[in-house]
Amino acid sequence: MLGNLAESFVDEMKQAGAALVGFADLRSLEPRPFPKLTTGVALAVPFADLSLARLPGAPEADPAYVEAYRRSGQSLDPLVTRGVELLRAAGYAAWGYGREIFFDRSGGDMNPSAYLCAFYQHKSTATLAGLGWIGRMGVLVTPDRGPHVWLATLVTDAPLPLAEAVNESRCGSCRKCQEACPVGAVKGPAWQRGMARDELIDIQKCQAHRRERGQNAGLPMCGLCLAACPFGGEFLR
Ligand code: B12
Ligand code: SF4
Ligand code: SF4
Repeated sequence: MLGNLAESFVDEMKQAGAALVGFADLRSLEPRPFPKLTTGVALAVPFADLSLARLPGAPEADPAYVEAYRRSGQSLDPLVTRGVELLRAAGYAAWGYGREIFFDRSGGDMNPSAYLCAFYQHKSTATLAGLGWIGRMGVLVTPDRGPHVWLATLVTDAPLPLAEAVNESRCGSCRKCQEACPVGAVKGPAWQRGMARDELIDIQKCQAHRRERGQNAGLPMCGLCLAACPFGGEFLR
């Protein structure tokens, strides 16, 4: 049973566009962006219906997808702003991390000392909040929506009911994302908590292909591995 605060908070977040909301115990995450705020709120917002290049095999990124990608990502900041407002109005500390709003108030989210790596990973809050697991292609997969979700994170000291973490892959014997990747970037092992990204995916190969594929759209873009995933397909047109 969720308490009153949690219930009304989840309702509000769903009205503001979240499909999934989970509460995570962040104490196993070191370092934490705000050490005293040990509860994470994982928010998952569905991609627009025109999700992820339902044009498998096209040599260039589908411009309609790229537009939908840009647009749907814009929903994250209002959502985290609303979440922070609600928690603060209830008397708790809260900070949010969306698309252009970062925990790092100096205005950045990427860690310059590591290749294509942020200071904070939404996927970590999401697995700890029980929303899903890391698929073979290195992206969070949820049972209902598959990988077709944006992620955002709040941190707070509010007394919210913490979920049980997901600690291993539920991909089973499926390898569709690995088969779909045109450059062989998906290495193949099933995820377990503690694995590094490099064990799952060759990110240099992935990014080189995203650059090439997204040239026509002016934005690195791919996502064929996500489009191939059998989870969540029923929500896409
Ligand atoms: C840098 C970045 C990229 C890079 C690197 C991708 C990568 N996999 O790391 C590039 C430019 C290649 C990229 C591509 C894409 N990206 Co991107 N990207 C990011 C960004 C900004 C940071 C990711 C990062 O720090 N990676 C470094 C490694 C170390 O971390 P990680 O893989 O994210 O997460 C690891 C940890 O969370 C760990 N973990 C899991 N549970 C736990 C628990 C504990 C306790 C601990 C310690 C660790 C842990 O396992 C994960 C996998 O190794 C995030 C936003 C964010 N801040 O999270 C978006 C993000 C990951 N991207 C996203 C998307 C949608 C994409 C694309 C599909 C875009 C596209 N259409 O082309 C592709 C997918 C490519 C792929 N197969 O991964 C979404 C993924 C949503 C989801 N369902 O998971 C995110 C979360 C953005 C968002 N706000 O929703 N991206
Ligand atoms: S985004 Fe494209 S290049 Fe990167 S792993 Fe997925 S299918 Fe491969
Ligand atoms: S396509 Fe298959 S292997 Fe890849 S993430 Fe989805 S379920 Fe897992």
